[in-house]
Amino acid sequence: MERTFIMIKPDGVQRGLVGEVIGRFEAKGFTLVGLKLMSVSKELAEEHYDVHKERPFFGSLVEFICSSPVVAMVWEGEGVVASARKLIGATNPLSAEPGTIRGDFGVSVGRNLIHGSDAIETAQREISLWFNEKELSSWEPTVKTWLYE
Ligand code: DAT
Ligand code: MG
Repeated sequence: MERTFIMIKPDGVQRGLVGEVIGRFEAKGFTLVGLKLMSVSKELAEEHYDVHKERPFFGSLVEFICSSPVVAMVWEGEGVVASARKLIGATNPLSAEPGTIRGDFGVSVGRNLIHGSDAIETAQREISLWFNEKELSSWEPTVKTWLYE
């Protein structure tokens, strides 16, 4: 089953949106398989955002991610990588559609609340970067037959 890496960024935690975000993923029908609140080291933030290391905002992005705890999660379900990106919305919250997490709760690209892996391969890389195997639980939701035909 497909898995994706989701992180509620420091602004999402500080603004008390952890329950709101988790609730949206649960209500959609995805399965939570890993969850932890953690402070992020500079090394981990730099590795996570390695693809953006030449971008002008890289330094402030890394500083922001390390500035206060984040909630790191792994969610599972059919098509979860692309669907999570839709639930999250466009990178700039001002352009994100209402009904998406960024569209409903954000006003600034540097405070866009949440990260979601952008492709299946990226998800695999990010999950192994943030979690070890023991921190992930595979379990069968009893509602599965009511979610999938
Ligand atoms: P996304 O998080 O939607 O995958 P991204 O991978 O292009 O977006 O960028 C990673 C993060 O970097 C993004 O969530 C917020 C920050 N960022 C992106 N573009 C930015 C910009 N032009 N100015 C400031 N921060 C930016
Ligand atoms: Mg990205």
